[in-house]
Amino acid sequence: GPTPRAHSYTKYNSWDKVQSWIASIASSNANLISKQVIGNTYEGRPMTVLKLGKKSSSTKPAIFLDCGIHAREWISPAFCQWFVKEALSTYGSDSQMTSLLNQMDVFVLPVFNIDGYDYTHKSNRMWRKTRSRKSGSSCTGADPNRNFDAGWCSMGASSNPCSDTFCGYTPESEIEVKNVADFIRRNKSIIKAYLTIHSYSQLLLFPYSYTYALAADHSELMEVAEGASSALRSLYGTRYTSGPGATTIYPAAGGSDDWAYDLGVKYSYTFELRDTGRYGFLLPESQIKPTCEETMLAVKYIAAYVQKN
Ligand code: ING
Ligand code: ZN
Repeated sequence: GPTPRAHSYTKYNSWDKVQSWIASIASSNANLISKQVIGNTYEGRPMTVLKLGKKSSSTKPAIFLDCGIHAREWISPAFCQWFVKEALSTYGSDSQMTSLLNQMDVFVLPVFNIDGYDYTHKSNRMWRKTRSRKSGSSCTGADPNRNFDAGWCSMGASSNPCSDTFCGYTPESEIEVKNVADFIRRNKSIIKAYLTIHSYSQLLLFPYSYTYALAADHSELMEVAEGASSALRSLYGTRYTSGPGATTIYPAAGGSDDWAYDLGVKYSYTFELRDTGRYGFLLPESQIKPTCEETMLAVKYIAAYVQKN
């Protein structure tokens, strides 16, 4: 189809719009972006990772950022689109972004659970899971954030395929989870931070969620989270709470941040963006811009910390 001339960053875009945007933003910024398909979703949609960074002859350390693990959390894909736009438009003028993209690459997966995201636009706005089917069950999908191989299905997850927190039939049974896990495993030596964007609750979570045990790097993870939350709050006064998932939100096994951390990616964080429940998943489009602007400050804070460490 025709290339969309003006992509809107202050609307909740359909998958079709996000897909055209991925193609056009990559082709018109070839100096700073390259793209690669890491696999297809259950329903056959391509999962494209954008690599942002100045091209270099030597291998650069990287940050992995994903959005849209859960279908109904629409502010999350909106943030990944915003992040890419901001990175491109401030490279060369903002010293922090310039130095980040000169020294590191940022891998961005704009929509993780594409089938689910599409389903929330066309059929059921409150869908959370993937859209996979298996003979023997009349229920669809598993929770991708219970399907990673981290204490899999031991707590805060359901083995009932009809549950919204169904952990899947095996770890990485969901092809979207397998594709992302394979990508991170392949790039394990360069990925220094894993950031995943959810909503809602205004939290900045880090491992662990599958156990009450504290992570080996607990103090440092907490310090960085507190710094990021302060940076976020400085813009509009939005308050975030930081802490390990198990005690800050609820115990939940099979999450992506715990899995990445146990693989060796030390700076592993789950953001729960606005709000605290007034609108919940139905955050009005008028809040996309302020939410993304404040979240940029937190993400840039973490990125700058990772860059210097
Ligand atoms: N919250 C996350 C969820 O998957 C979470 C919380 C974070 C669980 C990290 C496990 C690991 O339930 C939302 N809103 O999805
Ligand atoms: Zn979520």
